[in-house]
Amino acid sequence: MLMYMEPDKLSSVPIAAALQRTRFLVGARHAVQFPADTGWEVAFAGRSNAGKSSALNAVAGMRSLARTSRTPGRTREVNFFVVDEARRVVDLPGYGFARASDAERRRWARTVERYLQERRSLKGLVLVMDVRHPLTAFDERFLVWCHELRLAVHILLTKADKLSNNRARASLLKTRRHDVVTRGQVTVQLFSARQRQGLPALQKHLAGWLGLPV
Ligand SMILES: Nc1nc2c(ncn2[C@@H]2O[C@H](COP(=O)(O)OP(=O)(O)O)[C@@H](O)[C@H]2O)c(=O)[nH]1
Ligand SMILES: [Mg+2]
Repeated sequence: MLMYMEPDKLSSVPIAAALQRTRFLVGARHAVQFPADTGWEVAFAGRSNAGKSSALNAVAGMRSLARTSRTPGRTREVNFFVVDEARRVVDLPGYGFARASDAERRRWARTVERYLQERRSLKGLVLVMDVRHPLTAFDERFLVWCHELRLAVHILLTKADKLSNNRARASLLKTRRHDVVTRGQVTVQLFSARQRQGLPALQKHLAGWLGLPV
C-alpha cells in the first residue's frame, strides 16, 4: 500500500535503513587491531559526556552500542562498527575524561593521532559538542589538527533540547563564525539525540561521506 510521506522523510528513508543495519565489529586499543583500511569510513569524536554515543545511537539505531559504551575500558578504545562490507562508522575515544593520568592522555593522543593521520578510508569526522559550551580549548586544538590533516569536519551541536530555540540558534551562528571553523572544511548543525532534532541532516551528511545512495 502506498502511503503519503513528506518529501524530506521520503528521501531520508533509504539512508536511515542502511545506517540502521550498523553492527559492532571490534574495539581496538592499538593500531594493529584496526580492521583493513578499505572502502569508506566516518569517525565520531568529542570530549567525554558531550553526547557522542547518544548521537551514534540515534543515527545508527545501535542497541549494542549503548551497551558497548558503558563497558569499562571500551570508551578508551577505537570502536569500529560496520554499516556494510565496504562502510564503517568509528567511535573514537572521548578526550578530556576526568580521572585520566598523563600516561593515559598521551596514549589517547598517540592512538587518535595515528588513526587520523594514517586512515586512508576516513572520509570525514563528526565532532560532537555540547551546544551550551561549544569550542572548548581542546575542540579548537582538535579542529586545527584536522585542518592540518585536511580532514573534513561536521560539527554536531548536540543537546539542543537543553536550550531555547533562540539560544541554540545563537550558539550555532557563533560557532559558524569562529575562525577555526571558517578557515577549514567545516560544517555545523544543531542536534538533539533526545528529540531526534537534526537527524535527517546528519544522516544525509554521513551518506555523502560514506558514498551511500541518497
Ligand atoms: N538532554 C539531552 N541529553 C543528552 C543528549 N545526548 C546525550 N545526552 C546525555 O548526556 C550524557 C552523556 O551522553 P553520552 O552519549 O554517553 O556521551 P559520550 O560520553 O560523548 O558518549 C548522558 O547522560 C546522555 O543521556 C541530548 O541530545 N539531549
Ligand atoms: Mg560514549
